[in-house]
Amino acid sequence: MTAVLPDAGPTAAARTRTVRAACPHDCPDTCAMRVTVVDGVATEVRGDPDHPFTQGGLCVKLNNFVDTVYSPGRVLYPMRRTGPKGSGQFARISWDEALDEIATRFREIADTYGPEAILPASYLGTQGILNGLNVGDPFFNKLGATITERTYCDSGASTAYVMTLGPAAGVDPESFVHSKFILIWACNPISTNLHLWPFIAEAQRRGAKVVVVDPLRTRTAKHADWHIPIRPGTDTALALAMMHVIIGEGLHDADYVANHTVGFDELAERVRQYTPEWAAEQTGVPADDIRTLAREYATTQPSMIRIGVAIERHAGGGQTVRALSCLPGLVGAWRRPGGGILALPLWAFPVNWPALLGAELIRPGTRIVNQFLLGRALTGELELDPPIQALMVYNTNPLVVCPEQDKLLAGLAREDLFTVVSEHFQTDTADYADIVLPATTQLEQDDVMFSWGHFYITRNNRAIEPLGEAIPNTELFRRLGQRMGFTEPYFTRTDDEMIAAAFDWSAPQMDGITPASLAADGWARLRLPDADSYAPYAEGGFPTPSGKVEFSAAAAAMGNFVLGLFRQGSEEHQPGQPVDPLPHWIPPRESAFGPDAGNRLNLVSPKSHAYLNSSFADQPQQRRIQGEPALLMHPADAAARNIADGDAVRVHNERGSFVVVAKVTDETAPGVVAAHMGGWRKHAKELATVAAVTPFEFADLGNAPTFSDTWVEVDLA
Ligand SMILES: Nc1nc2c(c(=O)[nH]1)N[C@H]1C(S)=C(S)[C@@H](COP(=O)(O)OP(=O)(O)OC[C@H]3O[C@@H](n4cnc5c(=O)[nH]c(N)nc54)[C@H](O)[C@@H]3O)O[C@H]1N2
Ligand SMILES: Nc1nc2c(c(=O)[nH]1)N[C@H]1C(S)=C(S)[C@@H](COP(=O)(O)OP(=O)(O)OC[C@H]3O[C@@H](n4cnc5c(=O)[nH]c(N)nc54)[C@H](O)[C@@H]3O)O[C@H]1N2
Ligand code: SF4
Ligand SMILES: [Mo]
Repeated sequence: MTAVLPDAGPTAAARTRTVRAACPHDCPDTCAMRVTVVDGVATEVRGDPDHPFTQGGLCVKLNNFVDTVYSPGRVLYPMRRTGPKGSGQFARISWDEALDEIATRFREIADTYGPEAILPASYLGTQGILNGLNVGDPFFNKLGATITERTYCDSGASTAYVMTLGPAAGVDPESFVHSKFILIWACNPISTNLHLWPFIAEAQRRGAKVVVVDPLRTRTAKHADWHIPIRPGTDTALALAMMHVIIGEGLHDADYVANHTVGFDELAERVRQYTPEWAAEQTGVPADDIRTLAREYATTQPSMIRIGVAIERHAGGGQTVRALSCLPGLVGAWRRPGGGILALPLWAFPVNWPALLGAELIRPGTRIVNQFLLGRALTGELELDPPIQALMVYNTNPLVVCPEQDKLLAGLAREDLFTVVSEHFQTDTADYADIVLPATTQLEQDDVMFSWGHFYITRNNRAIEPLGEAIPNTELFRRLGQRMGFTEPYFTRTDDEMIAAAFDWSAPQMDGITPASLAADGWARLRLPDADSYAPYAEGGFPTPSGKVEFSAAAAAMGNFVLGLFRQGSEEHQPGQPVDPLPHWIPPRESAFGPDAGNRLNLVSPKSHAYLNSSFADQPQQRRIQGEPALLMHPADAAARNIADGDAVRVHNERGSFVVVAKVTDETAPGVVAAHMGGWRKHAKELATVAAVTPFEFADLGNAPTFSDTWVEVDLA
């Protein structure tokens, strides 16, 4: 008998596709990715070697992205709660059952209490333009739900930057190679903006001096030529004193100042009081160091400032960024490629915000609740009328990222609160849901991305079919809108139609870039001059009301525009802009160095190297790399409390407490402790994380958070 061999079919190579994709994460790098797919299964995700910024590498969070996507922990089906709130006990239901229950409950609640009794909570689990920040806004605006204000990240810094410079694209990060003096301020790029680092390192090789201002000796600070440890929340004092020295010693660029700035005389008058000696008292940085920093920054051109998002997280964070945004104009740094200030180059992208937000659907007078107050809103402490009866969470994990964790827990535990959570994973927050909905990951969906760290627009092509019954956020809100009977085009438009609407494709910087070209090529550089010649403000021309750098700022309306993006497009109920048009000193609220400090220490809660906010903090490989949650503590502070390296310590204040192991190290300054954010509550000792002690209070601009304005006591646990 002749054996009949089964048809082997095409070879594995022939069954393999490479798909051009984009990292979805809330990270400035927005890496271009290449996904290898064999027989419909993603086998590898790599950085695109041709991409000038990604340069073939991803990062420790994404290198094993395939494992994350196929992780056994994925939520793959809609589920209904079967145990008590928080127990994490759920049973599978169908999409029809889930949507019916949500639509029925939303209708009942709207009929009984009014639609404002429903509150969405979302942030940037993905920052895709389709599936990210604004994906649910038209739905909730149409529903008439309470508007959620999402000011976790850069609302204060952006407001201050825009008040000073307008929504200016700013510097091209690739032009850092031309910088001669790079001042990295409250930023840890080797962990948080990895792909910028090669450009900084290249500048350093070419002779640039790299200075880091950070209370911690971070991975980045260790690579700097000069690390300036500063007390948290005192940065405005340092920046104002730098201006005092620069103007006092005549080191400013008088010609640039005369032609391209407004308010110099007022600024000069203002900063006269902010002497280096005074600033040394506030910051802990010696006065002579402040003088040296100011002189070197002013005279080593082109000089660059890179601010991290962390810069805004204290009572006067807005003023810090106002002061820092003034500095490049003062010293004429904008004249050359490699000079200026890098905050978010986001403004270079012609995003068609109105098409995303659906702000015209907002009923006038709809109330706004900031997410830092989520716990208070849910417990009733905020005394909302009507009270919140339903919460819908997507793209965020508030139990880990939001302040006042204890209050939030109490609110989420309310039996009468109807909570829906759309997720990839069974997060701490999802444990408190009544209904959990499965969301696709970036490999299973289409999207298009701007960037807040470079000038490339990136397309994410779907690489694999959705796992289980997961759906993209776009589809979730189409389904929900249709169930609620909403007929606006927002609730029927396809993902391709959304991509077509996402940008002003006719903008000059989009010349030749089309949805089709992006799908084919994966990414494109905005049509701006290349980094070697990019100095767009060499002759002024800032997009401010005066067209100049506004030392004295008149641009209140600009601030409203920025905040509107973080609140579903609503520009109502704007807080009054500060009456003082000049940058000024606002001391931190909770200073461990002030007269009321007692035995307290100042806590900062920066980003974890191996997690992306709280994403990946359940993945075994990332947890191994990150290690156990710890409190970094200076040897002197540890000794004063009889704490040894490795001891369990309780970190507490009037808001709450959490327990971690002490890591005694001189990587932090005396008086300052650090607990990295992101680790999950359910993995923590005593079921609490650093979010238990952080405050809900806003900074001075943009309703920014004040995570770095937190004092704590630390004791042996
Ligand atoms: N690995 C990793 N990368 C990330 C993220 C992540 O979670 N993990 N998150 C992404 C997101 S959402 C963001 S917003 C960015 C954030 O990017 P960064 O702003 O760079 O990140 P942070 O770690 O929050 O803060 C940077 C540094 O600021 C310091 N700092 C804190 N308070 C103060 C202060 O008052 N003054 C000064 N001078 N320094 C201070 C901290 O010690 C820290 O080293 O990172 C993005 N990239
Ligand atoms: N103490 C302290 N707190 C902080 C900060 C700090 O530095 N210190 N940083 C703040 C900052 S800058 C930020 S940006 C915020 C970040 O806060 P968040 O944006 O809430 O970030 P993550 O914790 O990563 O949570 C995102 C969640 O969305 C889910 N997700 C991802 N993609 C999708 C999707 O496509 N669909 C759905 N439905 N879900 C998805 C992820 O699985 C994850 O659980 O945290 C803020 N909180
Ligand atoms: S998290 Fe940031 S650095 Fe890592 S792959 Fe994504 S975009 Fe790149
Ligand atoms: Mo952020």
